[in-house]
Amino acid sequence: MGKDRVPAPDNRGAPQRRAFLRAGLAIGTASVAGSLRAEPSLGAGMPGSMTSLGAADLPYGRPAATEQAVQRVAHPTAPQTAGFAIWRSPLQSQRGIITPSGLHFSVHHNGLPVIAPERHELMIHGLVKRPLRFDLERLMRYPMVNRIHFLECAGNSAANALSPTARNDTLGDLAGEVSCSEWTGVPLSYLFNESGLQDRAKWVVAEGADGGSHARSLPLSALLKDGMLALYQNGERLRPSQGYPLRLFMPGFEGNVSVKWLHRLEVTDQPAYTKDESGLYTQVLANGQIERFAFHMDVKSVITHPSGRQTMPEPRGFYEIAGLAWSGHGRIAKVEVSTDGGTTWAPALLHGQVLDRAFTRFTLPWQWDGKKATLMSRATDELGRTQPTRTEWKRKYAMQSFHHYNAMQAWRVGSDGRVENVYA
Ligand SMILES: Nc1nc2c(c(=O)[nH]1)N[C@H]1C(S)=C(S)[C@@H](COP(=O)(O)O)O[C@H]1N2
Ligand SMILES: [Mo]
Repeated sequence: MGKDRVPAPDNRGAPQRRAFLRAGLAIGTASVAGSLRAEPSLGAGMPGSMTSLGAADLPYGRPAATEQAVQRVAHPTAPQTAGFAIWRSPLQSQRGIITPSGLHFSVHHNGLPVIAPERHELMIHGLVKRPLRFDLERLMRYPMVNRIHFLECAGNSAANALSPTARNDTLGDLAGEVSCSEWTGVPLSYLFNESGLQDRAKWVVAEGADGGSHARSLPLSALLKDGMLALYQNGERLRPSQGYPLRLFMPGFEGNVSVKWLHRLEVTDQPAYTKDESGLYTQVLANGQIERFAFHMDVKSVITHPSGRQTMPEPRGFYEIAGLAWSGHGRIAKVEVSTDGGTTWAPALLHGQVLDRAFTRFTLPWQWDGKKATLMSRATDELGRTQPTRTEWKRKYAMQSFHHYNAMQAWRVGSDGRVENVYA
């Protein structure tokens, strides 16, 4: 096989991947770079920025003026008003695994409460030996841990789950209710250790200090294992959207249980069946049964580059397919990518350290021949869990169910270079 020939992906595994990479490297930079012509003016003129004084910097940095169009997108359309709002993260404009704090998705059922940190308190009570009360000053003195984890709303990708025809939207609009941050805070086990637990203690009801008193019941064992009181997000104190001054954070669990503006943990012997877990966030299966307390977010992946509503800048040539994979059960073990709608697959490269219940970056070099192609990714986690097709997912749940949607996302690349959401 000549070096200039890029083989179509198939499922032969590692050798195929090497062929992809060889092809990618051989043609990579050279075929993306435009040819450089030595303009006569090149030696004469310096860019203006080199011959004048720069602008003043700001006390708190901001993205470049030309990047400020990269923003969260709100749904419904008047989210600035109080009440229920979803802000989706523009995943298609990000390239790492950490979501910048200002672009973290957000869901609030009752608007953003304004909380004075010096008056905020956390109470631990119920089936404990010694009820405790903490102010922020006291909490900040505990030893803290740093953990990089994704957070995903159970309702992420609802449009793909519900809409009978694929909506032509951006990735952020379709699946942007997921983000990944470094969270820093106090493990809950430290505090329960101090309060002590009565023999009957089995569940914990976590309540937020926002209007509507958002509350969820969680198994005590899960909280003791890796529940965290998060105080910092990506190195700075939590943003108001993320629950300032204090939130519960449960890695791998549906976002809804990570109660923001946390002010109360009540230890009980059974779930409280709050409105947020019996009315909302339960799901009807195809056989009519109700799935309750389905905490874990399953394995999922999305191709971020290229993705919905983008246009390929050139009608053929080298492109790096890039995406994100994550699983609420553990680490990502592999991601496969198809360019022919799922007929053949090639293993993608996983970047960096693959972290537990965190975003993992994957890439695959792709030589596009300019013909219609359907790009898909399929992630598998270390437990061997993998993503269903949309049809398989729909078969499991009742018609109107939309939570925990993790079917493979497909993008059609048209011969005109337009990229569009499709069901495959
Ligand atoms: N107190 C409180 N906690 C809450 C919510 C809320 O409305 N109030 N929304 C929940 C939902 S539905 C999700 S998906 C996550 C979103 O967290 P984020 O806004 O930090 O992304 O917070 C959860 N915690
Ligand atoms: Mo959510």
